[in-house]
Amino acid sequence: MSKSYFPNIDNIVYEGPDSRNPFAFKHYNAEDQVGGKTMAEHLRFGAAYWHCMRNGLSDPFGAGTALMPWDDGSDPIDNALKRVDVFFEFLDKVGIDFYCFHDRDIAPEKESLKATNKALATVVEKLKSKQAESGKKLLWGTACLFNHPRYAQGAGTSPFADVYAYGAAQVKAAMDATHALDGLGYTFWGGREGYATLLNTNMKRELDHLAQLLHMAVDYKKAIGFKGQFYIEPKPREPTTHQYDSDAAACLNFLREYDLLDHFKLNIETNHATLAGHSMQHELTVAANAGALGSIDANRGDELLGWDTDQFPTDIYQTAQVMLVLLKQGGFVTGGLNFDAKRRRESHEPEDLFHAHIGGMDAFARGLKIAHAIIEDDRLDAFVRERYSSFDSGIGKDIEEGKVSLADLAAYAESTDDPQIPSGRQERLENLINEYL
Ligand code: XLS
Ligand code: NI
Ligand code: NI
Repeated sequence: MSKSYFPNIDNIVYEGPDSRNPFAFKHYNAEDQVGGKTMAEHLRFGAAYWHCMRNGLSDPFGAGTALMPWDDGSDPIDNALKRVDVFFEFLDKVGIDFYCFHDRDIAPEKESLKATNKALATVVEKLKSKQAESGKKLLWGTACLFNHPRYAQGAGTSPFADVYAYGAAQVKAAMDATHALDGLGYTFWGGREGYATLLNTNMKRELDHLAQLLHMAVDYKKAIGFKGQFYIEPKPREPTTHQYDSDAAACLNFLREYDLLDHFKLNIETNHATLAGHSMQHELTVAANAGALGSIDANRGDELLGWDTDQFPTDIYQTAQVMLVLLKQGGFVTGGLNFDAKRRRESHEPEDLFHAHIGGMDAFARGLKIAHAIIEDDRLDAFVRERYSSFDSGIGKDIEEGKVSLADLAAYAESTDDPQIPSGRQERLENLINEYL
């Protein structure tokens, strides 16, 4: 038996809603069937390497508080390898099958790019053997193009060609790492791809450059035979004043404008949706309508704080809404529910990692059951179908089929009475949802 980093914590198991054990699932039972699939198959939970292993829980006013006894000041590569053991023990005990990382989460940046890439490859080898041993899978990998000062003015949108090239080199190495680990996807989050002021910015050139980088990535993907799904992750602000990938609609427009839509889906994050002034349901629906809902970064914000608080999802109303959209589009293909979430700064002990993930998994298990029941019941969908039924026949059908002109509709409207419309019944439908909570 190898050394345990969470010696006081056993495997988390399902004990049911009556359990009072904080280290047990009350609702998430991986093998439970919901509509012909197990909960594990539906939910495809992922853990974020950066939040679990690298987030010291600092905030703009204070230092990190997280106790991470495995970060023992040993050689950075030895320490990075040790963290892999810690992380996989965590995944194993909490029962999460997938994970995500940035290149710089898993391995340190060294004195040269070459040395950095070598360090990355060393840790990737270790991850590979851990995956083989445990059956855990990489949901997606990504390159961190936002933390280092060289990217302060952008990476793919940097005004400086050498920075752009450096970023491209990082994308290439991170794609290689993801490919080596049979990653199911690769995410682009444009951390610094935006601007602080238009006074110094050529927006058109920046966007052209960003699109070129993504096209190069598409070409490289083909060249190495990487079959994973590419994702773009929208986020409106923070860190820059304006982020180019500000919401799902902006991302889709960018992808369309630059002829990239066939190669990307979206990775939608709850807290980013709310920062964009949208609900998560809105963002997911926009993505799903475009056939581009790929994966989810599951977390939540705080209505009293205007930044990306990345809290663990515990709001059952919200998880039910997420699962409604997801189930209606047939569930995930390559994606999953990646907990891009961190503990509060006050929750600094290793066991808090477990409480946080247990809560998120239980909240989504309930959301899944609620959404499934609402869909089975069909009253909500029946109402919506009925609401649009005037487009199923007669003049409405002619409109949808493009058979009428403005003049035809003018003649039609003149020949009919002033239309009377039925109630939208919002309150009744809200009551219906609450029947399931
Ligand atoms: C930051 C983003 C980031 C991406 C991956 O707000 O959510 O964590 O998910 O780069
Ligand atoms: Ni995210
Ligand atoms: Ni985020």
